[in-house]
Amino acid sequence: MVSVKEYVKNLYNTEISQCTDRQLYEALLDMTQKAAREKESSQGKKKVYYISAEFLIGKLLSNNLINLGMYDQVKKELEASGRNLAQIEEAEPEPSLGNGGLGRLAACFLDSIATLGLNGDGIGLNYHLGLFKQEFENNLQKENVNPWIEEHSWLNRRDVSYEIKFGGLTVRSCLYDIAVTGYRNRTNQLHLFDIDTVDEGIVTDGICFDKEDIKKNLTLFLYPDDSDEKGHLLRIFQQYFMVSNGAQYILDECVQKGCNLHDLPDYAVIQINDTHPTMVIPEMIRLLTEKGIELDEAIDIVSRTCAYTNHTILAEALEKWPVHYLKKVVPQLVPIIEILDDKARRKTERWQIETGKASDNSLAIIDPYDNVHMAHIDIHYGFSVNGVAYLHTEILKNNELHKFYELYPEKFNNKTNGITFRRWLLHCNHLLADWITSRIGNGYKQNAAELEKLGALADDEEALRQVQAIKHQNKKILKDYLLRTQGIEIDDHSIFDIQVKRLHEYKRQQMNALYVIHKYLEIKGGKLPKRPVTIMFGAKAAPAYVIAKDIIHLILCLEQLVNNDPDVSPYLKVVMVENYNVTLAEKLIPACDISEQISLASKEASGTGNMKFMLNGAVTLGTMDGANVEIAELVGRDNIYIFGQHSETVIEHYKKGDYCSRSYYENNEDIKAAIDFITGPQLMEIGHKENLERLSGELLNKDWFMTLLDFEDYVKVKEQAYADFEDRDAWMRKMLVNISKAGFFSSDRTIAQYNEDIWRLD
Ligand code: 26Q
Repeated sequence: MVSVKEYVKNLYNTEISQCTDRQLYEALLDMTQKAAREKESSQGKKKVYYISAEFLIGKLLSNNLINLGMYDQVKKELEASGRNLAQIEEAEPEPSLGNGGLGRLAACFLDSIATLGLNGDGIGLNYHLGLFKQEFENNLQKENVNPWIEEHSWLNRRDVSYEIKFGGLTVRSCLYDIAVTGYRNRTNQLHLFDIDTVDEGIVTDGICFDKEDIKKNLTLFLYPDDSDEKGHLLRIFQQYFMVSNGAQYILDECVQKGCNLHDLPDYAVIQINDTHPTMVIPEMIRLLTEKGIELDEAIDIVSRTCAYTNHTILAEALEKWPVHYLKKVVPQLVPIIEILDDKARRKTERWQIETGKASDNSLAIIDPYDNVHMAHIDIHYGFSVNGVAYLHTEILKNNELHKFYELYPEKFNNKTNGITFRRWLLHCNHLLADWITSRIGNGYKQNAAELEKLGALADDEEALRQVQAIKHQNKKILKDYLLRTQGIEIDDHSIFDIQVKRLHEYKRQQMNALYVIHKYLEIKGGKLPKRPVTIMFGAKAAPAYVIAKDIIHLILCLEQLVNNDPDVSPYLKVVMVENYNVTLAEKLIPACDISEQISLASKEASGTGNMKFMLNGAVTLGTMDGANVEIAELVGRDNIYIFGQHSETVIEHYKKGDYCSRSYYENNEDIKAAIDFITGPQLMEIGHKENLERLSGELLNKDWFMTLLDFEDYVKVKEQAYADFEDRDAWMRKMLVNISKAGFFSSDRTIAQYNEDIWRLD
């Protein structure tokens, strides 16, 4: 590897010490790109194409330096010239190509695919403005543009272009690749399709733009506001653009490798990340028939190439598109989808007759209202259907997709999610990673299961004190960072209780906010906590999700009220960080004491933040939902705080329709006081009547995600966790057990399982 000094000399004809951070960042970017290109890539007959509307990759400089084995030398050299890598990194913009879990999972998976030396690329879109940037104004979320593409960037333009035909409009695509470096292994690629005519100038007033000007807006935003028909149509334009490019690219690449298209499944496996890329199935069938393959054979080939991952059980999040939308945007796919529907109906009927089941059309692709159910296409015409955590897959098999499971039991499988330890430990928590290395060696970096060895230190007082000191140091680092970047002041001796994730009612940030009110009232009433606590939130709400934005409003109003009340603020602080993203996650997670994973049981498919917190020594306060169930099993009940109703009970409530939030309000004084407070004089003076009344009305009259059902138990168990925190030795032990059991959640394990059971790459 050439030295940074030499590189900088060649590039700028000057010394490291004389460069700006920006110059150093760009020099390191170039150096890293070169090193990535020198690694082996794209070898092997069969390749997995991970196709996804989101890739929440985060900043890349440190990650790539670590994976390429250059980090230590670069850091040392910079330090010798008085420069600091962490500060240089601040010049790097974070690509905002994802919303949350699903996008971040895709990024972790690409890292692990390359790290395991597997042949696999990502396919997605190059959104110029990505997801909006969140700003707080008047205690409300405001959306603004988030341009992240600079002249000098990780994007490498390729000489690849396809014609993409929509109803009444044809566009030409272009392609940018981002190198995906494996840890001490090969380099793969993330292919991001785009068009040259996108025009950022059409955006006005936050994130408003003409939704019908497709040539200018096609790859402008991730999930433009889809609250109206024009937004839905744009989403279909984006999805088809992604899959048609992807399908053409895959076919070209396979043909170049000698594939005759009849044997496509020997060359390609397409992993469909949720239903957003589902149109790849009819599009691939269309392309194969265009190339002369008989329709029936084309359907069979595609069915043996595509596999589907489900990430949600929320009925409202399962995509279904009216046929007339598809007729407008992708008329060429409609006859194919109709044939797929027809075949699926006949297959289902035959099976119903054979097995003596009652006839039932709920497995059809096109429903009686002429909506196309995207997941149904994936299940009938993919060879694998997987959920993302044990409980999630069980619920899919036994409830949500039960009939499909009966029809195709062999297709269903579970792949519990994972996270890349390179980013979520080695990069974001150097102190802890170095300490672990000093105790158990380097082996855990490639074989996460070796973290188990730390278990032997659970009664070693010196080791426990060191882990505690590292946590405290990380809390101080976070404190400085929040003060410097967001002007927020926190006390590093308080308990850091953190809930960071997309804002959604099922994730129940509102329950945590109700706890804040409860605690505020207790402190006002003279019941003072032993140790101060800082309750932190970070979350973006979808621009059209009204109640989610009301919840943000409530939290921001509480922040203002609590932090400015001299009776309360010495004991309780509320912090909502602005524009929560991967970069902020990397600072918050290593500093956390208590990880809030409080979704309504049965609703969170997996969660992956829960795994990141655990790995960094936070103790989970959570419901028996998603991967929390597996965390609980691994660490044991002494090392996790579980509360709330179980998924079976919750599912029963939905079936019977017998949950009534108002009865909890009427029968529990604490709940009544907390709900009344939302519209009481203190918050009404700070906040907006409309938002606060709507939210309190929602909780009292609907509360679809059963906040009040679990509130009492939540308060009780949270208080227990706070009390236990005071027994410092016992708490450190819990931290250590959590870290030592986190190995299972390495995405290397997840990807090895995908390969073993689904992809079967050579
Ligand atoms: C659908 C239709 C129209 C507009 C938007 C959407 C849409 C957009 C994003 C639907 C879903 C998403 C994102 C889902 C997501 O992030 N799911 C999360 O996936 C994680 C990885 O598997 C899980 O850990 C989380 O539990 C799950 O919520």
